[in-house]
Amino acid sequence: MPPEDSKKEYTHLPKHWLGCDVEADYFGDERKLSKQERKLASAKDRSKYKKTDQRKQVKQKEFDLEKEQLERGRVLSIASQGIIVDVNGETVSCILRGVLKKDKTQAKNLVTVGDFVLFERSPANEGLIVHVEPRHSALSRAENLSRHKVQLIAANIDQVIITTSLVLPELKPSLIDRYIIAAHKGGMEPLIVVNKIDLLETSENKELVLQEKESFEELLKAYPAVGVPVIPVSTLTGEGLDLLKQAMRDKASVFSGQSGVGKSSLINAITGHDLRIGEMVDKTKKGSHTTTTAQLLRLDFGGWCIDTPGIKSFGVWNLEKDEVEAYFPEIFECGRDCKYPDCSHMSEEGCAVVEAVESGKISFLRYESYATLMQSVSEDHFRR
Ligand SMILES: Nc1nc2c(ncn2[C@@H]2O[C@H](COP(=O)(O)OP(=O)(O)OP(=O)(O)O)[C@@H](O)[C@H]2O)c(=O)[nH]1
Ligand SMILES: [Mg+2]
Ligand SMILES: [Zn+2]
Repeated sequence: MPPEDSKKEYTHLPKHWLGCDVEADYFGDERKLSKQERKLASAKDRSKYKKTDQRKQVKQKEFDLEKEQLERGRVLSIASQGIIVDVNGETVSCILRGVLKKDKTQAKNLVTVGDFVLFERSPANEGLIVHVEPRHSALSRAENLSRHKVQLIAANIDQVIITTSLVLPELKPSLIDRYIIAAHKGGMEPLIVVNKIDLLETSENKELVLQEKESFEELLKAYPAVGVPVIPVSTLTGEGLDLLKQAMRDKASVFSGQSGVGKSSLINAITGHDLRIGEMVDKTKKGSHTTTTAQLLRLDFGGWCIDTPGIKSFGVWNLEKDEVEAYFPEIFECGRDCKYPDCSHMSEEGCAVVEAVESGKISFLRYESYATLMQSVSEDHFRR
């Protein structure tokens, strides 16, 4: 926690008003009329070339000066003690300016890891964030409880590394497809990493290994065929780590997936960091939710990566039922041949898609994901 008195210092700072698009857009401050309204007001205002306008110009100058005094940084993590911001390698603990907190949007969090921010530094060397820059991409999910709010996981990221594992825990294709959709919707590229391939050789649970081998082989065919690369790896044996490192070079990546798949282990193995790693509960095949907050790390070989806490389920934000098919191009293509005009390709007799799955033309893994997603999107609508 920042010391109480350092927080108080901010109350003595002059109250600046910054012409901040994000604030205006997000928080609808009454001082900020909509663009249309401002135009109208300005058109009506015949006195605009008079004294008041000169005063405005002075204000604008003051504002530009003020902006010059701000520092720009990138949010590394959001911890209980503050928002940790990186400024050219130096970390500064920041808090969010009051007006930024007046949430009138559906966003659960207003600043997220990876955001670029402008802040003022206090004499106590703490930052007051006054502006969040517009994001070029964002990974978000429907918040677990309400589903009416969006939770931002990371911003300004190039690729989502969908981290999965074999055996412990098992592959969960429906989760992979949800992440692929979220990646595309948020403006990022998806990449699948299958960790713990060593367990295919060493696990004693032979029955499970057989089942996992089958899913793994199917996955290796199905996803690259729809443009999503797959990298099989093992942090234990080191297999595949070079390929993964290459894929991360000079990019910003976010590692996402269930707890226990080895996100932190992979980041440690590739970057030499020392992130905390959890134990596996063998019986339930679940991780122990070791990573508790998302964290952005600079890569010394170029680029950035984010470790995130493992999730139990992932709801794609703002996904309409009609949209789902578009994210499954092979199902969409095949569906054109379907004899039913408004077919959902779920169980209809003689549906072209169902037949293609039965004959192996469409991957059963992808089809199962599609079906689960269609089902849950319908239920969500019902609940609303
Ligand atoms: N057999 C095997 N075990 C691995 C491998 N990679 C990681 N593990 C183990 O998997 C367990 C979980 O690893 P973590 O890195 O903590 O997993 P995580 O995805 O970060 O989990 P959360 O932080 O809870 O989301 C640890 O006991 C690791 O030692 C691997 O390649 N093979
Ligand atoms: Mg972790
Ligand atoms: Zn059909």
